[in-house]
Amino acid sequence: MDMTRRFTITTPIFYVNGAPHIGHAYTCIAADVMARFHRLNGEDVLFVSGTDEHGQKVEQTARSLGKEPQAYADEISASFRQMQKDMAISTDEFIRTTEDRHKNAACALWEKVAANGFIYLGAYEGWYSTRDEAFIGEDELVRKPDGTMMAPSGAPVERVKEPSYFFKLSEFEGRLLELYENNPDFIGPHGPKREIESFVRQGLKDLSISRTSFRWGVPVPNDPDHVMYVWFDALANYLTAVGYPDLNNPRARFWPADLHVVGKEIARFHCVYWPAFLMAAGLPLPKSVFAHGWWTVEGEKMSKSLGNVLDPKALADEFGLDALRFFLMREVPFGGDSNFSRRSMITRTNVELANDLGNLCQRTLSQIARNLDGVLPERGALTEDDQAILAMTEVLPTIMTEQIERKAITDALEEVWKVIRAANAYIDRQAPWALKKTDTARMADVLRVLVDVIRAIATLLQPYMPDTMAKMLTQLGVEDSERGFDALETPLPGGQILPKPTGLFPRFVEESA
Ligand code: ME8
Repeated sequence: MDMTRRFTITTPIFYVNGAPHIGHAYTCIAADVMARFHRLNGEDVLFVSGTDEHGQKVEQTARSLGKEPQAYADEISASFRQMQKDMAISTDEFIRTTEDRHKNAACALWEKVAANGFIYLGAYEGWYSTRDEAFIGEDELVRKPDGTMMAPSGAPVERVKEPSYFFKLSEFEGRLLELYENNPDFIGPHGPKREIESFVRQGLKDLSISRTSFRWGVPVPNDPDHVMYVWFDALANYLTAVGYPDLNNPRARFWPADLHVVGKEIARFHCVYWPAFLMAAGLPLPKSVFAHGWWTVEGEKMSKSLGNVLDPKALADEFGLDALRFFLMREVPFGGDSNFSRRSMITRTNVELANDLGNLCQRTLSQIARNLDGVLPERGALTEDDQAILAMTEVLPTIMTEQIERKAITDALEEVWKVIRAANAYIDRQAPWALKKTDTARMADVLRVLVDVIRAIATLLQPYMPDTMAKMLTQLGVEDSERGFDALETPLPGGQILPKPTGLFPRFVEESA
């Protein structure tokens, strides 16, 4: 039997109503770091993303541009795929909700939930926010200063009255609370968890899950006057990715998902509606949902009208893709809100990448090149100082694995930086450049210790900065096949000639205006 642990991770599928921006890139990069980490840890990973192409908002946006919704969706979906390529996102599957395989999965889920008695036909009368694609309860409405009503997000609402299928959400209150209670890690982090629990505790009403006032959606099985509510359709994408409803296909073993990574504004859909739909269908529930915070730009909410929407590609072109990925993962503890400031981006690039990591590597490898003809020395006798830095390095994979399990991707990075700072202090203390004149054998031992430390650092940082760390590992003489975390247990063979080192993290110099 194959005992390899499998790990299924997803991003939200993104609406196709505008070009991807830094917020979308952020979610994708965070999920990518975790997917890559689990792969390098020897697990069998399925990493899913995609585009959410139905709903009134997409239809309206397409029409306002004089386009057919499908043609418009094709165009924007392609731009999300391109963004993922530009950001080195290693998705295994990209779901588009307009694909037949997805419509089949959504219909199969609907039919199962209906067959189990959890769907009934009624009429919906109330408020709808097209911008949020959400039904808004009377008690959730917020009065604007001019007296009109809006959704809690600030989006406009309209009164709708139409026949609608309902999902018996009210029957799941107890089971959902039990789910959160018995699985404390189901929702992370704490803030969204508290909000979700109190939302459910206040009582759940049945949920309208079909619309008749527009056409751009998946037709309801056996009643094509209705299209599915876009969130019923969208959430089903996670099942499409595992080949649902064919339970015998090879992908089926990737269900249930281990982790749905989402922004905090859509935590409710993933922590309340989604598990309830799955319970109603009798399907296994995902293990966890993690809701991360929101990025603002120079202190402002990103918006087209302010013209401050950040294009991830432009930033990657300017700073380097890995510097951007590093900055986004480093700037804010994963889960919290953050602000993108150019100043901070430049400081981190220069201090943490160019100085801390870049110099450590450059100082070590240039001395091997210059003073040892580029030959990697064997491990020598270890002093206490050597043992201390090596011991810190050896526990790093275990510490990071534990952090990544907790989705603490920023803390995991901080653990690496502790070792980087300690290694810089070690090199200053040992001063191999001075040993060159007094004790070349000891100089070689010190440089070898440093190579071992940097090798572990580069191996463990691959999920965050895949391209640069691949180059660093090549400079350290690490074979392509020896880059998984388990390879760290085998020492690098001494005696090999290392490639000529080149700087990997240039300092960023702001061009003066
Ligand atoms: O909600 N900061 O799609 P969406 C951080 N289609 N993350 C941000 C962000 C920001 N400023 N802006 C967007 C939808 N995001 C639905 C999802 S899933 C079955 C259906 C990220 O295009 C964040 O992950 O509005 C957020 O949850 C997602 O983009 C919303 O993307």
